[in-house]
Formats: sequence, structure tokens, C-alpha cells
Amino acid sequence: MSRIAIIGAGPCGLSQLRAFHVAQAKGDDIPEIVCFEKQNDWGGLWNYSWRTGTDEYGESCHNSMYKYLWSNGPKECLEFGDYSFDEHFGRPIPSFPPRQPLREYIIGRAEKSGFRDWVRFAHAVREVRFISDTNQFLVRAVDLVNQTDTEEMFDYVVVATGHFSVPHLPTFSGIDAFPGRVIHGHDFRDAAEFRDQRLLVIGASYSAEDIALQSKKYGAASVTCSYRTGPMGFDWPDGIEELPTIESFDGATAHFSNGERREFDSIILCTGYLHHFPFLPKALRLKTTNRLYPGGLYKGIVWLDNPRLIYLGMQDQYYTFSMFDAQAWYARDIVMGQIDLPSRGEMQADIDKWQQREEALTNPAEDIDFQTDYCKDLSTKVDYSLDWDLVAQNFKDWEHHKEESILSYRDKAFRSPVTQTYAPTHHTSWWEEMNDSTEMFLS
Ligand code: FAD
Ligand code: NA7
Repeated sequence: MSRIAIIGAGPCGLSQLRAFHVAQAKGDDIPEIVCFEKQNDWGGLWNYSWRTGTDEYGESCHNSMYKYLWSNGPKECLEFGDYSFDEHFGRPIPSFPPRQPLREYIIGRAEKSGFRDWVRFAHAVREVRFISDTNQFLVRAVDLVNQTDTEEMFDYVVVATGHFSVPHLPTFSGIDAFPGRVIHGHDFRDAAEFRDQRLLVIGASYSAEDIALQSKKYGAASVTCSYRTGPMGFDWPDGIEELPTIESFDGATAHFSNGERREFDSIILCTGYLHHFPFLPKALRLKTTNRLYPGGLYKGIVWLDNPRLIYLGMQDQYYTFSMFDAQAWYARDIVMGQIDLPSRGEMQADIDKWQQREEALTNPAEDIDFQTDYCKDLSTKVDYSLDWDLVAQNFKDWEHHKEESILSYRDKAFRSPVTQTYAPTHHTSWWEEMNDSTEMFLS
């Protein structure tokens, strides 16, 4: 029997486990599965941790999750095709859940499946090496509780370690002498820490948008967002502004490229994350920016230079959990010999075709269509079904809602691509709702 190692039990790793579980439930012979997860529980970065820097074992702290985080897209855009929100919660719930009910939904499907014993918790993978003599991978992991090393051979390796955990930390002239606190969004935990402060947020994407809003909502005196390429351009509430790039810091004063200057108490770098795989040698290591179609991966998942290595979820993400499912189902069928890979030349041509289309994208609606077509391309070849066209429409409506009002887009309701039911609206507008507990949300 072949053996497969899955590294990471976050949403991608759980999709992979689920895909094999579905095949097993149908009576198929599945490979022996070992999932290595360095945390004590599954859920990936949806596991909130008060820790920053290192965890209880001295490993780098994986989690980027923070208090008061609510889903930044409608749940009807990330719903699993085979496990609806209605099924999990027993009734329709509003479209933008806070992090706790969202985590409960993610792990709910895994708990129902009952494959927990496929996961070795508190096991960090240190090294993956390809042994060409046997056409296998040697995987070296450390049991973090007992501090023992293991070395085992596997026929396939699935890398599901995420790419929003290792901060990208550019520097700025004079920032080392800034008198206040300077952190990356990865270490942001509680917006209330910045109450009454003049906050500088560097970056112009999802983290910058959300951390700016959270901080203002929980009492920051003012928030200035600094963009490099272009402003987010939302209709911000009083107290949030956008300025161009920072040329230098002079003590607490930042000098912006348009000649403006402002004094700040704290800085949060929302400058993105690195794809970082310290356990992989160069020949197997994906090197990419955060983009919709990273190079070197056939169908966005199969490592061209060694197709027994599979990466999940390495794309920039409109779609998340359902895309991870489509990838995992496709990967499963490759491993189980139900999908044959074409020649290397054909795989490269397929990657080129997708990347050429990606490079011609000009707006979010085209991005959404691109990632929808990608998901459809995978899912039509496997037994995974979802109303992808409805998800695409939901994404486009969500984009319009954000343009109309950055404060109230989370108050809207969407239709499920799984059950076709409409979500109810939440009893309190997101901007007014200070409590993010599951009890409050479901009340
Ligand atoms: P992760 O969730 O990062 O899981 C990777 C797992 O791999 C972790 O459990 C980690 O411990 C484990 N691991 C890493 N290295 C090793 C190793 N060497 N050995 C063993 N285990 C290892 N998506 C949404 O859909 N909606 C949102 O609202 C949303 N908000 C977000 C907010 C923030 C702040 C961030 C950073 C991301 C957000 N995302 C959101 C996107 C997020 O990337 C996905 O939801 C999802 O968590 C990605 O799943 P993953 O399995 O690829 O990675
Ligand atoms: P993203 O989406 O990768 O965005 C990174 C942002 O950081 C982007 O706006 C970049 O600007 C900006 N950036 C990068 N380097 C610099 C420098 N040197 N100066 C100024 N600005 C810089 O990461 P996020 O953390 O926002 O989002 C990641 C996930 O977390 C996402 O999926 C969400 O669900 C939550 P650019 O536009 O490239 O000029």
C-alpha cells in the first residue's frame, strides 16, 4: 500500500483528509495517511493564540488570527460543497460569521468524518528529501512533546502549511528610531491595545483594511493607511485616511511621498506574508509572490519538477475552503491513479495558459471569474459539486457592497451555493456590534 504524508491540518490539510475519507467511505482502497501538524489541534491559523513569536514548544507561532475578526467575505463564498452551514448550525445563520463560529464550522466537518487518528498533533516536519533510488520521500519530523525525531518514507507528500504566517517585513528609513510600538499584522491580537492612539497602518490589502477598521472601531484616535501602489479607496469613516508611501521616519513623524507628514504612536505593518518552506530543499521549494496562479504548479497544485509533491492553497485567495476541496479531491484522484498526469511539456503549457490569462486580468470581477474557472476546471474532473456560478455572483455582489459602504458590507445577506437558502441578517450592524462571541452571533 502506498503512503502519503500531509503536512499541516489547517483548512487545506483537512480538505485533503476529507477527500480520502469520502473515497474510503465509498469502499475505495486508500493509501496509508499520516498528517503532521505542529499545533496541538487542527484548524490552522483559525486557532486563535494569545502567543506571538514562538509557541509553547519554541516553534514559530503559526497563528495570525486576532480577536474581533469577522469573516471578510460572505460565508456563502467559502461553503464546503458537501457540508453546509445549515447542516452544521441546524438552521440558517447570517452571512459574515466571527472567527469562532467559522472555526467551529471548519472543524465540524472533520469531527463528523472521524479521521482524527490520521493526524499526529504536536509534530513539526523538519525535512523532506526525495530519494530517487526508491522514488520516495524521506520525511523527518519531531515529536514536540517528547522531543523525539522520526524518519519515515512516503510515496507522496502534500504541503498544506499555508502562506499567511511568515511576515514580509520591509524596512523604512528611520523606523528603527521610531519611539512607539512597531509590529506586523501577524502579531496583532487585540485592537483595543491601540485605543486613543494615532496609528499608522502600512499596506493596502485585506489586512490593512481590516486592521484599520478594527482599530478605529475599538477606539483608536486616528488611523492612517499608507499605500505603495494605489489606495484602497473606500468611503472611510471619520478618523481613517489614506496617504501614499513613506519616504522616512524622523522620530515619531512619518514623511509621506506627497509631502505630508504625521506623528504616530504605533505602527502596524500589513505588508503581506512570505511563502516559506524551511523543511524543503531548493529543488522542491515553491518560490512565488502572492498571486492567483503561482508558477511551477500544474493545475495549481502539482510540483512540475516532481509530480509526487503536491501543494494546496498556495494561490492568492478569493476562494478558500471550497477551492481547497477542489484541489484536494483532484490531488486524491492523482494519488489513487484515477487522474493521469500528461507529459511535462503539456503540464507546462497548461500552466503557461493560465498564467497568460492571469497577467491580462484588470479588475476584481475578472479575478473572480479567473478563480471560478480554475475551481470549475478541477471540480468537473472529480466528484465534488458546488454551484460555482452562484459563488462567483456572490463575490461580485460583495465587491460592490464594499465599494458602496466599507462599514456595512458585512450586514448583507447571501444565498447558499449548497442549500440555496438565503441567510438571515444579523440583529446588529457590524460597525456597532462589539461582541464577537458565538453565543451572541447565534442569539
Ligand atoms: P493554515 O490555516 O495556515 O494552516 C496551515 C497548518 O500547517 C497550520 O495548522 C500549521 O500549524 C501547520 N504547519 C505549518 N508548518 C508546519 C510544519 N513544518 N510541520 C507541521 N505542521 C505545520 N479566509 C477566509 O476564507 N475568510 C477569512 O475571513 C479569512 N481571514 C483571514 C484573516 C487572516 C488574518 C489571515 C492571515 C488569513 C485569512 N484567511 C481568510 C485566509 C486563510 O489563509 C484561509 O482561511 C486558511 O486558513 C488557509 O488554510 P491553510 O490550510 O492553507 O493554511
Ligand atoms: P496581501 O494581500 O499579500 O497584501 C500585502 C500588502 O502589503 C499589499 O497592499 C502590498 O502593496 C503591501 N506592501 C508590501 N510591501 C510593501 C512595502 N514595502 N511598502 C508598502 N506596502 C507594501 O496580504 P494581506 O496580509 O493584506 O492579506 C493576506 C490574507 O490575510 C488575505 O487572504 C486575507 O484573507 C487576510 P502593493 O499593493 O503590492 O503595492
